[in-house]
Amino acid sequence: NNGSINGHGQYWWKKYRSKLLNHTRGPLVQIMWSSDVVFANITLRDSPFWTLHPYDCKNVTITNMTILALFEAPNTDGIDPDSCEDMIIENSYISVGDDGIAIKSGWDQYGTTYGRPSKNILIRNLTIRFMVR
Ligand SMILES: *[C@@H]1O[C@H](CO)[C@@H](O)[C@H](O)[C@H]1NC(C)=O
Ligand SMILES: *[C@@H]1O[C@H](CO)[C@@H](O)[C@H](O)[C@H]1NC(C)=O
Ligand SMILES: *[C@@H]1O[C@H](CO)[C@@H](O)[C@H](O)[C@H]1NC(C)=O
Ligand SMILES: *[C@@H]1O[C@H](CO)[C@@H](O)[C@H](O)[C@H]1NC(C)=O
Ligand SMILES: *[C@@H]1O[C@H](CO)[C@@H](O)[C@H](O)[C@H]1NC(C)=O
Ligand SMILES: CC(=O)N[C@H]1CO[C@H](CO)[C@@H](O)[C@@H]1O
Repeated sequence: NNGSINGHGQYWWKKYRSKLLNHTRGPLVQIMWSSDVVFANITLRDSPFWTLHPYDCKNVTITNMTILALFEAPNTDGIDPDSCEDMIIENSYISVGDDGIAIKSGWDQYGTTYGRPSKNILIRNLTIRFMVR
């Protein structure tokens, strides 16, 4: 019971749907250019956008996490490993409004230019709930 982080995303989902935003919404938790990081035992809830976004990181472990957002919450992916290598995602529960896990290697032409593919990512023992629309 190491606590929870609540992104109170409702405010942002509403602005996004009403087309009142000129910029991308922020993710709830984002780490960049980091290595040897462990995320464990935390609940992440109602992110404005993607929930947990490790970018260009190495040796990240994500274990025993709970990630929640309303089914109708736009773009609230659970975990987005992005240009990451040597990662374990395990023993977690994800119920969100978009992808449970989406592995990325950057964003469109910016990702191609940066040239750092995701690799060596182990995913096991997850429960991912989704709703068929
Ligand atoms: C997982 O996290 C919960 C709290 O969210 C804690 O009670 C439990 O002991 C943890 N289990 C492991 C194996 O770390
Ligand atoms: C978005 O841009 C418009 C036009 O420049 C501006 O009037 C509006 O205040 C901006 N909205 C936000 C939330 O920044
Ligand atoms: C990966 O990170 C964990 C947690 O910080 C650390 O214990 C472990 O030594 C690291 N592994 C490598 C190969 O650096
Ligand atoms: C997660 O919780 C379990 C059970 O309390 C504990 O053994 C483990 O050390 C915790 N993990 C971290 C990274 O704190
Ligand atoms: C799978 O994950 C669940 C939830 O975190 C945990 O209770 C269970 O012990 C894990 N199973 C294995 C084989 O690690
Ligand atoms: C921040 C915090 O309270 N971390 C604790 C999470 O649980 C583990 C295991 O009980 C403790 O060792 C941490 O101190």
